[in-house]
Amino acid sequence: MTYFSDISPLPHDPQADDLAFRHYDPERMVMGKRMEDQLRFAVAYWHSFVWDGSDPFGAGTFQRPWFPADTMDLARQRADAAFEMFRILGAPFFCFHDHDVRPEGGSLAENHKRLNEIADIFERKMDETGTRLLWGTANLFTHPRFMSGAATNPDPDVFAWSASSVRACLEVTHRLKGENYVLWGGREGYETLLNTDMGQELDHMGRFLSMVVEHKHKIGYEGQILIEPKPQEPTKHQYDYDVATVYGFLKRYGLEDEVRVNIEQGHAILAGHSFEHEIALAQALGIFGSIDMNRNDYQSGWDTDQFPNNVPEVALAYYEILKGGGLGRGGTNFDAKLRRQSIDARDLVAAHAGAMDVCARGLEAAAKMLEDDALEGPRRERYAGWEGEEGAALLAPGATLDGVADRAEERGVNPAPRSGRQEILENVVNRYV
Ligand code: XUL
Ligand code: CO
Repeated sequence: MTYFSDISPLPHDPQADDLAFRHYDPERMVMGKRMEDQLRFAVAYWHSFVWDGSDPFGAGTFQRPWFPADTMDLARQRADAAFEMFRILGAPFFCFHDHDVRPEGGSLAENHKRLNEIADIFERKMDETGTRLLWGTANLFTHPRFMSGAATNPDPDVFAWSASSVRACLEVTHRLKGENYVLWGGREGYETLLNTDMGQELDHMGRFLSMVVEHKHKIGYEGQILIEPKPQEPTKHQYDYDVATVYGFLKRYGLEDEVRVNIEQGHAILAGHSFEHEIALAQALGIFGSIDMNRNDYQSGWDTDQFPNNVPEVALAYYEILKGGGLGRGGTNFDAKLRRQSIDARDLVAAHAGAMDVCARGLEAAAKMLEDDALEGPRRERYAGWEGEEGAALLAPGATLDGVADRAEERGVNPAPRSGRQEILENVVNRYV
């Protein structure tokens, strides 16, 4: 008897009226790849198997047999349930924090021992089922020791503790052949400037990240190191604010060729951007790594981590991803949680299945727009002037302000405004989504 024992692995069945994939079909070819290999779905261990449905006003609403998972025995039961759900979903990947998978041990040595014990179980189950690890990460924000930050904590012992935790977690990720290692700096920021030396904290964070990169090379880990931007929450101001801020930080510490970004939909919205803006910018800067797929409630303004359900939004995100060449070593991690009234095992499976269907529809719409040149044609035409002789000369090596200005005056340039055709392009997108 397992937690999900009344739920069978989900079929692909467009006509189904019960749990099934109506759109997601792992085998269907999309732009030369199997849909499964384009989307690279991952289940997030923390929301699905750790969070108990509590909120600031109320206790946990979920009753799971492995709660509170404060013993190794319960942690093992939790691992069994997690792999059971991966099988039902046919999820190719999962992601976890150290803190999600093992109970807190009270010392670094005990934490690492427990983490490695669970990793042994994961290794065996991964071999048996073929499920892979999209990324591992160390939770450097839940325990009170991190209340003033991890790498940016004013107490050097917390920096040291964090270094040991990241080393252990990076090495486990390496052992489990994780495709990426993520650092989300949940408490790398400040609550008030009155007690904060921002310059010193940024230098500490830069040094910490450099050490992580050095260690990655030392142990021969070939996965990507990813920073996950977020502007605030839990801290009032988080240093990895958005993609642009992370890029500036990486440049300053000489890490722009070593570290990429894991972009989360809800974090983009919190930063005042669209998801596709963040993806397009990361592509343009050469630091796109992976995505956390969820959605926020647009009225509440919080990071509500809901499962995605908006096909047009998702389509525009996958459009930017496919345009940039696809997810590569990255994936689509559902960093999303149930609403606290959705207390059943079926809710958990249905949430993932629906989200996978929404992503499949978005991916297909995006692929079709690219294949039809529906947006790229007009975009190329818009910039076509730069391909001509006069346009190319403006950016040619050796071009100067004098030269460009003289030539403009000689030619008597007098540009006529051209429509940006926004509404026409929006109409085009609506034909696909
Ligand atoms: C928090 C968040 C994290 C990271 C991993 O908002 O997104 O779960 O994805 O630490
Ligand atoms: Co996330």
